[in-house]
Amino acid sequence: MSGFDTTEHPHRRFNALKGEWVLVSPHRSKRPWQGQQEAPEGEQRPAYDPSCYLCPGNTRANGEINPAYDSTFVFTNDFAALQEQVPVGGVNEGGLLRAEAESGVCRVICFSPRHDLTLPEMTTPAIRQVVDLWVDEFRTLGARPDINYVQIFENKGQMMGCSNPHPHGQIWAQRTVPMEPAKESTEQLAYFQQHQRTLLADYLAIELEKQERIVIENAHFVVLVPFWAVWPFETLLIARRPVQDITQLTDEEREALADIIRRLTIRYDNLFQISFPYSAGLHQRPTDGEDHPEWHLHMHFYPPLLRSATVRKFMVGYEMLGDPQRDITPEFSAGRLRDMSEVHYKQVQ
Ligand code: H2U
Ligand code: ZN
Repeated sequence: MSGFDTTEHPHRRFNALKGEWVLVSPHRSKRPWQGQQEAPEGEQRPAYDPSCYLCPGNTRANGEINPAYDSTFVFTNDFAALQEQVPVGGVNEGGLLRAEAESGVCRVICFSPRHDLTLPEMTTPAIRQVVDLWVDEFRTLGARPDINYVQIFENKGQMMGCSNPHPHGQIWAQRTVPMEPAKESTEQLAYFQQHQRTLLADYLAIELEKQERIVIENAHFVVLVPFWAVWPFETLLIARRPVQDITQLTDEEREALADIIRRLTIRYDNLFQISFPYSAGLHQRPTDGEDHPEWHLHMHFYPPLLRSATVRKFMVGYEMLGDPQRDITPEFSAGRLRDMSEVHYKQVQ
């Protein structure tokens, strides 16, 4: 008998989706914390802020005026990290100094005209409007010959570097496939070629069987804390049907996606009774004209908070030099999220 126990003993876990390892140190979660504490983020906001560059009717930094939108609103980022017109070219000196021109488009999506709301405080039909816009943007941008990958994401909270509390997300669409989805592409393709099933379909089946890391489910999606999670309350939202991108979702599945995003983000807010910061985004097939049957639509949520509204995780030290590491186990985090109510704390009393 080995006596090895993942709830007690340090161990490494393999991230089958990325082909990387994470160090898990469950015995360490009791250590005292005397490091930096974050100030909880300010909560009270007006429904309309005349100085907000995303509110309806306001002027943006480049002088353009936002329309009086009443659901969602999308525009090309005025300070885009990627540009459409870039001269083709590159550098290669002995394989050691390499660079290549990159082109693309950056878009900003306002989720709601209401400056004071966030996804968990919006209704399911309102989140459905956001899902529909994601579908439209993915379809239009992905159809372009110069766009081979479309990254849809949200930075939420100052802690994550979000520049404005108005509910919004971004889309960066570009010529090449960025490294995170590229790693997942490699692992998913290898698995699909060997098993003729998607890696995430088989992984989801194991998780549904075990019921150790499941957070919530509906008819079309499951949210779980992945076995290999690095961030304290990281979750993975997986489509039950192995579709490659959101344009393939049926009407009912789009509705179910809105429902599960709402329910998950309410649980996040309830965890520490604050507007819970995270970076989240969809991962989908590259838009290079191939079918990519190995790709399985999913969404990652990466929140930095560790044990309260004021203690966050930093990726430093060993994590910069060795592997990512976590103290509380994914099973513990999943249990905490499962215990949360789906009534937003601001709605209580
Ligand atoms: P983040 O809060 O996630 O950084 O996204 C806001 C984006 O909005 C940011 O990328 C853009 C910034 O470049 N922006 C505009 O396009 N126009 C503006 O008037 C201000 C900010
Ligand atoms: Zn606003």
